[in-house]
Amino acid sequence: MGSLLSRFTSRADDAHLAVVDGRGGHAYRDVVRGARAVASSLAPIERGTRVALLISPGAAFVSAFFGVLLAGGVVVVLSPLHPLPETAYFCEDARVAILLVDEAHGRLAAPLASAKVRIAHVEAAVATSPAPAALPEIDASAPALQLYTSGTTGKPKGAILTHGNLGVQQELVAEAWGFSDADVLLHALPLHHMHGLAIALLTALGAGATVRTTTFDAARIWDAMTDATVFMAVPAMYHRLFAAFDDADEATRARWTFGARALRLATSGSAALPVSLAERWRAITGSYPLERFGMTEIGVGITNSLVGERIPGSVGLPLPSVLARIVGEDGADAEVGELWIRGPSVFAGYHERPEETEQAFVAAADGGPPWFRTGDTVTRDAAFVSRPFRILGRTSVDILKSGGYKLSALEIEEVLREHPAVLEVAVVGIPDEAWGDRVVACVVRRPGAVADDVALRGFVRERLAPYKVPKDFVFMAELPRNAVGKVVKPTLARALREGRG
Ligand code: MLC
Ligand code: AMP
Repeated sequence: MGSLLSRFTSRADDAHLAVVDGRGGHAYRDVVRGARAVASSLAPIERGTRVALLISPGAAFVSAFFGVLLAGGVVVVLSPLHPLPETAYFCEDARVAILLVDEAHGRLAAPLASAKVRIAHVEAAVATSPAPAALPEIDASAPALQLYTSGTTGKPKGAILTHGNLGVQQELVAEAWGFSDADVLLHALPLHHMHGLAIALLTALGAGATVRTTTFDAARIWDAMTDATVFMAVPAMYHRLFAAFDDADEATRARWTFGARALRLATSGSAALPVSLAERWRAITGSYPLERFGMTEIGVGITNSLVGERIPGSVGLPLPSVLARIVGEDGADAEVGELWIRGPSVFAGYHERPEETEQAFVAAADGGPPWFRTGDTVTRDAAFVSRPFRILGRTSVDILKSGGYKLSALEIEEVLREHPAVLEVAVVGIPDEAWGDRVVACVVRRPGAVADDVALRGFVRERLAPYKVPKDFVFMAELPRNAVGKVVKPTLARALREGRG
């Protein structure tokens, strides 16, 4: 298996389009040259230096991403969706030394400049003369990417993916989904998470395909399908697409249907795809979306087949070289239990979190690479000969999925607890057609405090990304607790679902 970086740089003379963004089309040879220039502009940097990117999706992002890797650095992707305190946390936790920004994000990044963090501009970096000879050799076990993911303990942690991980993940997914340089991927996913970054962007680029980047707007996406062969989305995006479809006139629907039918592949992941949404897609396009299971820590692990039957409500079978087990509470193999994954695509560990890394892995009996505990409860469907995997939910009530984003209830609670009016708080997810989990904060105010939902929402918004802000605030006299005083979140969630909140 070759490295993703070498696959990318091998296209240094390729005139084929790598990226089509708001500025137009960019050939592989230009984005590779851009990456070499970025690497030269950064060099010399110590191996493993964390370089953060705050750059809009497009050719400059791609050049910056591969440029950092070429220079021996580790990419940390930031998002303008995060307010300053959150971005500052990512930079500090990752020990970011350089922050590469584009013109659009220069002002947003300015307050992050410090004695420890240097800000560099990608437009200037891309204009540097490339000097590839000076760049270091890259080892497959070297870290390449640090992606932040929410956990069951407060703040997000940085999952470290190596060059080897990225190379294997790219190869496995491209092979399974039949990617080639004839593909055009319609890309509207955020780049600060595994789905948009590695599963979509890097899979396509590693295969020599063209990536058309756009922000998510349902009507624009329908229109853009005409010029694409592959579309990847989270279920919330399908939900939005159908809402726009229902609002459109007959002629528009006919045009959109024609464009969507021309796609060779539409995938869904990051959260459970409701069968109703998948069937809607089939009714419009004639084919069932390809659902797959993935994680920040492993990339895509389990997928429905490109050519075979796609089984509603199932995520299919593990990719080649990915091993999957279902483990019961007693640690033995079980029909229903936690999904454990093992293989070359599994990440190296959490950045500077030895305890959490240790808890995430279980030594393998054969002395080989350890098993990664996904935290997802799964089973296999006995109604089918292949026994495809079904995801039943998370093992922890504190991990929520809203519109494909993984959220930590504890992180949101921690922020709300800082508000002077909040005595107690419990954040829970309520099943919701649009979001998957609808995030609800149950709050007990301090005696005499009057802060309402507007005040609390504003408070959270200043500290966390907008998609982490609870949709509803429910004020209560007390939270339901068990005999040892622990808030019983399932009881709370059930009461809210039944309107007894
Ligand atoms: C936006 N909002 C959300 C939200 N997205 N609220 C909860 N959950 C979300 N996911 C808020 C906005 O801040 C706004 O709030 C209001 O909802 C309406 O926003 P919008 O402008 O209509 O939403 P939009 O920006 O279009 O975003 C919707 C979306 C987005 C579906 C395009 O959520 C999205 O890009 N999701 C993808 C997440 C993702 O890539 N996850 C991959 C994780 S990796 P207000 O109050 O300002 O009005 C992974 C591995 C794997 O899971 O297997 O793939
Ligand atoms: P993240 O940490 O953001 O990478 O999210 C990974 C989590 O997303 C997994 O552990 C699952 O809980 C969830 N997930 C991803 N794909 C699916 C899917 N197809 N069905 C259900 N859950 C999914």
